[in-house]
Amino acid sequence: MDTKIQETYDTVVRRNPGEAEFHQSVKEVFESLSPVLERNPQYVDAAVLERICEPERQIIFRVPWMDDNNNVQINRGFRVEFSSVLGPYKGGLRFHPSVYLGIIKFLGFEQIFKNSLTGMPIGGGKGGSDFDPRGRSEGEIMRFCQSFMTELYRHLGEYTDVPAGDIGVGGREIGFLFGQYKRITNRYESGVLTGKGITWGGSLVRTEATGYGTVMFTQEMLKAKGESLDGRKVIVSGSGNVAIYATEKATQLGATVIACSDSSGYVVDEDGLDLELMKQIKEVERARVSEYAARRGGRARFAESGSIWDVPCDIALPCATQNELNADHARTLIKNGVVAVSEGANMPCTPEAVALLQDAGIAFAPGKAANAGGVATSALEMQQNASRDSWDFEYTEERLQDIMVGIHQNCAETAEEYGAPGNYVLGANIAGFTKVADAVIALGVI
Ligand code: NDP
Ligand code: 2IT
Repeated sequence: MDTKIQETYDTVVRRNPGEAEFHQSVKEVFESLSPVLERNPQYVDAAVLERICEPERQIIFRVPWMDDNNNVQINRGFRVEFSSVLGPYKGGLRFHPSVYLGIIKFLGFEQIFKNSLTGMPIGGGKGGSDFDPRGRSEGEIMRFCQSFMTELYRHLGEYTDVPAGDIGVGGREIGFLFGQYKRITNRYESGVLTGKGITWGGSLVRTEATGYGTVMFTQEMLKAKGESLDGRKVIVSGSGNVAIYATEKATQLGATVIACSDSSGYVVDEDGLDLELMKQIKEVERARVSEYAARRGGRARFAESGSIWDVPCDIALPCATQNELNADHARTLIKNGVVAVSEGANMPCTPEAVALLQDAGIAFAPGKAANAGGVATSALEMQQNASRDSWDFEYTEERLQDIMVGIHQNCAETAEEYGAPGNYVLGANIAGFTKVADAVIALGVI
């Protein structure tokens, strides 16, 4: 990092103490920016880096609710409205016990550049709560969502801030949140949330979009090397929304997905995962991944300890959570002959792992490019809501495919332009950043 960038980074660390994930995400972007600032001194003069690292608004609120035993429960709610220079704040809500301000800020920061890469008119934001949905009844989830929205609604609007799902927030939670927003405001404002159900303003393909998009991006990376997914052994970590639909698309493209996981362990099924069974266990029953092995008889095995990255594969798709793939895992993947790693999750690979993979010449796709299909399809949902229209599956998937091909091309060309062909980290960071930086300057000191 050059001196100016290092100074700005030090200031970010000093002004945001204890927020390790936020620091990590800022550093990751900053490490790509020296050549950009050299070519564009106006970014330095206008203090673009300093301005981008300070969220426009940070909202923290109490979320009180009653559990099934009539006990009062208190959680903390967050919405960090990071940047609105390219459009209304856009980004998901995460409900997970690990959530604190540093996680929401890392996700919001990442979202600014990801959303820029989609080419859609959306700014960056993120929110959530330290609420743990695990083991909670449907009634408890509903009451929590209603209380959360009772505070958050005043900050939202289709031209202001448009949340969606993330870890722990799927179609069911978006339904409860949307219902409460509608009730409080007395407005059927479809464009205020995305990831809605198809009969009440949702878009086809949004459910599949993140996982599908990650695999589409992977396919483009492989194509650029004269290769493809056909006949490849793939490992997907996690078994939530992103993991399930990454598995579906990889399978459609001729690959065999042999393993997936959750926080209790991982399953290996050398014949290829039975996706309908996995969907039944995860989407319908909300059970643990070990249940999959139990129902496949002797054909699949469950491992409670060890790491999913120990399983030999050609392509690794980390689709669970941040920092889930470290340097040791990267070394094992390299030793086992991995050819591509694409981040379906946000920041799942540690910086050391990314460096090892890149140094070994493995095609590596950073999350802000590879998982942008989800938020891009959210923007397509907003477009349908604004025109009171709904598109069919095939057309919407084509739009997603075009967007992912476009992001790949933009990242590849930018990397080339900056003398680092094949470096998708550099390409994504520079392409995402420059568009935001130009808008920051154009809109004046605000
Ligand atoms: P889900 O809640 O649907 O699934 C999350 C999966 O990851 C579960 O299998 C979960 O296991 C596992 N997981 C979560 N946290 C941990 C943890 N701390 N340790 C181990 N396993 C964990 O979330 P999504 O699939 O929506 O999100 C997955 C990732 O993709 C996240 O990084 C998210 O930010 C990112 N993402 C999501 C998008 C979307 O559209 N949904 C868009 C772009 C990125 P368990 O159930 O045991 O906790
Ligand atoms: O990380 C992400 O891009 C998401 N969770 C999706 C955000 C969105 O607004 O669809």
